[in-house]
Amino acid sequence: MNASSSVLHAIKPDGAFDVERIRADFPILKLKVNGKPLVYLDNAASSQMPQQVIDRLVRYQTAEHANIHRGVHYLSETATAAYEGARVKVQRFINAKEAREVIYTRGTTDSLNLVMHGYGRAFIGAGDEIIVSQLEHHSNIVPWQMLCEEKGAKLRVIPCNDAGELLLDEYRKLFNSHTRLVAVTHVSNALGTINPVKDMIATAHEHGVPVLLDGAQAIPHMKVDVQDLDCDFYAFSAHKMCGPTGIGILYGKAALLEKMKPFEGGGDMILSVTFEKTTYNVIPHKFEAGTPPIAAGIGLGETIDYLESLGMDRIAEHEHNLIVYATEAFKELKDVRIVGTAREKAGVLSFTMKGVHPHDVGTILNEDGVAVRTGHHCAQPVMQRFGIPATARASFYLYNTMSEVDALVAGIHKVRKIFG
Ligand code: 7TS
Repeated sequence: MNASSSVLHAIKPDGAFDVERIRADFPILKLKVNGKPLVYLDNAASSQMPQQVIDRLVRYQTAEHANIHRGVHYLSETATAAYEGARVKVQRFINAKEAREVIYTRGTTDSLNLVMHGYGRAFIGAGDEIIVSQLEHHSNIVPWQMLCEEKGAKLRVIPCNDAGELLLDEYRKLFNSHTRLVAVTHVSNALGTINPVKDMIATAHEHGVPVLLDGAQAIPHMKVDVQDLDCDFYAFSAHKMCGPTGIGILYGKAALLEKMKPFEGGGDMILSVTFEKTTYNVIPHKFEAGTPPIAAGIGLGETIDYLESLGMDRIAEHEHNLIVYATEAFKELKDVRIVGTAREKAGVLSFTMKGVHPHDVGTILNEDGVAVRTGHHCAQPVMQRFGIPATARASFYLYNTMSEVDALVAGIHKVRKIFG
């Protein structure tokens, strides 16, 4: 079965989403957990994989596998074509100008660290400043702190209001002649806030400062056009967009990537090596040392085919309907606080319950097969901002249904009954 055969049925004649048909593509959703149908609401941590992508991985392993970029034999050429073909799919998906602006990494964290090592260490020095926001995942804080410590640079932080929206007036005030980089998340994983990144990029560019976007929570859920945004770097992971683990992307403008130093040395990133001198390969290969996760890259290409055939706009609309429905239902619940009430919000519902620890909420929900994440979501500064140690978080994706939201709400009633 290929992606297109399923998709013919997944979109109804009026253009609407047939969520039941889409669910049929995801074998794991048929699981029972504790005797109840699985209700998977932990998509911000990692999403599930459709059969089309699983089949593609099996086809690769059974009929196409060899190392890439180095063989003249059939299998190596087949694997290379598939892997490089997937890079072109990514280019088209994010509307990058050129495929060489698309670098394979291990995931968002790896992509952000690559910018820190390749760009930050070369162009950020003592007394320089990096702007991040209060909404960042640790992956977009810690690398910059490491750089600051090494170089004597400084982090500046864009604050947010009680709804979890960044304060843009404060953002504008942070720029000065020492500002070297803005590194912000496109969508907050802990609150779901969609940041106004296009405007934020325009502001940074007025000051001649490049912008790195952490797109881990945006790219699975909405159309992203890197040329329209005019971002300088964009980082994301395949496993949050129905793809495999172990692979992600760093998009970068070619002119910046060419100026950057490679992060890791080894095979594939060189043109020539003598004991006196190594000449580096051209981009993107300069940043891709060693045998890459070939299967995962090819799987990412198939994932993009799958998402595109459904339509990113339709996916975004479906998730919007889910978050609106869930938010309305949660507003009716006594002693439940929604954390993160931005006007522009993706499908993330973080909440606390008076008198109940989020871990207990998650444990009781799990008894009925409902999977949510509890904790600080690797965004401790967000928790500090809201004066809480943790939340429970439901995060939606294309295969979730209104009746799964009902199951979540029923679970919350059960928690309340148990805790009084
Ligand atoms: N940035 C954001 C905004 C994220 O949400 C995550 C993962 C990362 C970076 C790191 O991605 P990775 O693929 O390199 O691990 N966020 C979450 C989450 O919310 N729950 O588990 C992982």
